[in-house]
Amino acid sequence: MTTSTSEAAPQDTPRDIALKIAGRLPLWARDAGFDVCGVAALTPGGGADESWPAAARLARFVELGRHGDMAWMASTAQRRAHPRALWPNARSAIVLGLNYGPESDPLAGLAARAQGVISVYAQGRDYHDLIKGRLKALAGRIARAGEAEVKVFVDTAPLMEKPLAAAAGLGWQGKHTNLVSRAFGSWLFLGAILTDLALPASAAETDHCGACRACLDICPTKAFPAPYQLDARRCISYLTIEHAGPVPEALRPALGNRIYGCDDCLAVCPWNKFAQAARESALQPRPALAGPALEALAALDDATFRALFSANPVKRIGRNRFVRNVLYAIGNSGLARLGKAARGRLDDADETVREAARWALERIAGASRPPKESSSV
Ligand code: B12
Ligand code: SF4
Ligand code: SF4
Repeated sequence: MTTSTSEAAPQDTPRDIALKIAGRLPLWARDAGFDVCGVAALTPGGGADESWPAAARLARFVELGRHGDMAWMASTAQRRAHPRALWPNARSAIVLGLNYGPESDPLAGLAARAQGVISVYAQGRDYHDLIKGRLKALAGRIARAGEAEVKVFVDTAPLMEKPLAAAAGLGWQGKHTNLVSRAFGSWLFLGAILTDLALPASAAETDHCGACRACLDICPTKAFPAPYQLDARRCISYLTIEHAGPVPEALRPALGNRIYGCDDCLAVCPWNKFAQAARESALQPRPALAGPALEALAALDDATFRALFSANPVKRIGRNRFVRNVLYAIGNSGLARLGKAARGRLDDADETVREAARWALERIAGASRPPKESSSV
């Protein structure tokens, strides 16, 4: 996007203009509806230049197959390695954060076995649409002020948003690999604007995890091979959202009643004690999505699924994958009264759903059988 109207005075040098824009950025970001903003320098010698460690770490992640069947991570790995591989003219990344802190403990619902848990980020409106509109408004303002080129990114583009956000001083990548902020804990959505303006960079944040390992220890599927590294193939977020077809049987019990995403490692982070609930009304949980009854969800067909999840991130995975997740949760509930809902899916048109229904019924039956006597040697 390039525009010809500039707020610069005729005598301003490019550096003066960059300084003016950098000074106004926090206010403009706030006006656009973001909670925090920072700048990372992408050019040689800058805080996030092409020599950053993120590229090699991404290459290793893909080499080890930790992306599972997110084939797009491997196919875009070269462009994803650094923002300038995506756009060689980019000189600065403006990184924005939007607080989506929950009102109450997101892990409380895990004990309610007849209900499903949808992760905090997906209980309200789809954040991609919300952030994209805001990024465009802010980018337009920057483009006009600096007569600059700008491009906006949120989540779906091949850009590594977390290391960029860390370089821009929004926080640090915690041992759970997500960005942790001193002010917002683990609850920030990220978005970025790349520009050809050479803006003054913000100071990068340092790691404040210390000896803590709460996120590593709570993970139900042991998805962290080491601190700061995730094997997505074991992560419940990946298994319930990205993974098509049957989930490996060994991992199903650990899903519990999580039917879309997982918040465990985020929720236990001690830095959340400084976090506040999201101020954004669009991100407030829809009542129907906070602890929905598994029985009703198992009966969703395509039309009722699309109506329930309209303008919500869950819609993206489609009815079959979602009902698959619901059936695993029904099996994990061990509740005989939910057996009827699973039986209703035994003749489903989708084979993965049918298999999940059979598994759920076997697991419920197993839960009601008396434990086998153990022999002592
Ligand atoms: C692919 C993806 C996933 C995958 C893989 C996640 C992952 N950790 O890689 C899956 C589906 C599992 C996933 C899950 C979630 N995701 Co996601 N995801 C992405 C996406 C599209 C790309 C991430 C990526 O590049 N991964 C590749 C790996 C290699 O990169 P990395 O995670 O940065 O890895 C770093 C560390 O491992 C570290 N590292 C490696 N070795 C070492 C060694 C040392 C010593 C150190 C210090 C560091 C270190 O360096 C690597 C490079 O920076 C981003 C959006 C984007 N475009 O960036 C969203 C994004 C990361 N996801 C996000 C969210 C909210 C989630 C969930 C919380 C959703 C949920 N509630 O279910 C979970 C969290 C799970 C978790 N613990 O990570 C947010 C995170 C916001 C934040 N504050 O950080 C993002 C940024 C989307 C957004 N725009 O807001 N996600
Ligand atoms: S999101 Fe859940 S499954 Fe994934 S790493 Fe965190 S705690 Fe483990
Ligand atoms: S839970 Fe502890 S180790 Fe994990 S990100 Fe937070 S501070 Fe770091």
